Amino acid sequence: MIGVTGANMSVNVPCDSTGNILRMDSAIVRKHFDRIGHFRILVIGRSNAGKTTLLQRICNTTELPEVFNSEGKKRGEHNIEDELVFRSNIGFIFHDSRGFEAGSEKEVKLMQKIFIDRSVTMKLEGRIHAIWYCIPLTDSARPIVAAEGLFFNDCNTGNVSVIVVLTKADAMELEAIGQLRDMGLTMKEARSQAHEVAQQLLTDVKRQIEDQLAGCKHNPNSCMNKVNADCDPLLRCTINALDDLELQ
Ligand SMILES: Nc1nc2c(ncn2[C@@H]2O[C@H](COP(=O)(O)OP(=O)(O)O)[C@@H](O)[C@H]2O)c(=O)[nH]1
Ligand SMILES: [Mg+2]
Repeated sequence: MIGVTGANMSVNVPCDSTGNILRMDSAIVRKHFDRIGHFRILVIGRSNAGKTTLLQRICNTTELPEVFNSEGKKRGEHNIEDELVFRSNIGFIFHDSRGFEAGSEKEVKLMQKIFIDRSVTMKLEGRIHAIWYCIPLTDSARPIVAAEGLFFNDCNTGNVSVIVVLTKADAMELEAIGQLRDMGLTMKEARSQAHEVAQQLLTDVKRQIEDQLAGCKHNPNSCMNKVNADCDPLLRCTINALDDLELQ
């Protein structure tokens, strides 16, 4: 599944063949989250991908999360095992891969171990329910780097769905202005046409990413289309991913 966020954090809505996701309205999505209680999400991505910003937006806050380890509350640096919770929305527990750009075998093995440990030993609440893999579009010429290759080829997340979130989609606007200026347009003309060109660039880069990930061993497998500027589509998509888990 692939979604897109920009500075205004618009997120793409998934369009699957049944159309279920699109029909679920925000109130129902929220009800599902309330019912589940603690929803545990692992957010992965390189440094500066926009992970923390995405979580803040989901939890409707600008505050930093509180960090808890197995001994209770802690301060400072956190690792993937620590639980991140925002006061504004205690229904979500996040785990942050932090800078996954190293893309080392060691990091992938640690991540793999967490999935295995949690799926074998934990009750539903303790398991990772979904993974949001953030890929920033700021370097759109090379959106997929070694870390993504390693994760999508070597990390078997088992039953846990991976939702790819393309972050910083607003970078496409700047790219579009640059291209239009190169074609000889004035700044004013370039600005007025930038949005349309940016949409096309976004479609192209998204397709390129999907194609690349489709060739990986553990590829994310559905697609999302841009609709509006809130986070509910990502939550819808996540709830949809959970359905499989609950059925088990
Ligand atoms: N232009 C733009 N900047 C963003 C966006 N999301 C995050 N940022 C900025 O990118 C930087 C890194 O964001 P952060 O959420 O801390 O990334 P993290 O390291 O993955 O947690 C910060 O300066 C954010 O303000 C976005 O969608 N568009
Ligand atoms: Mg962060």
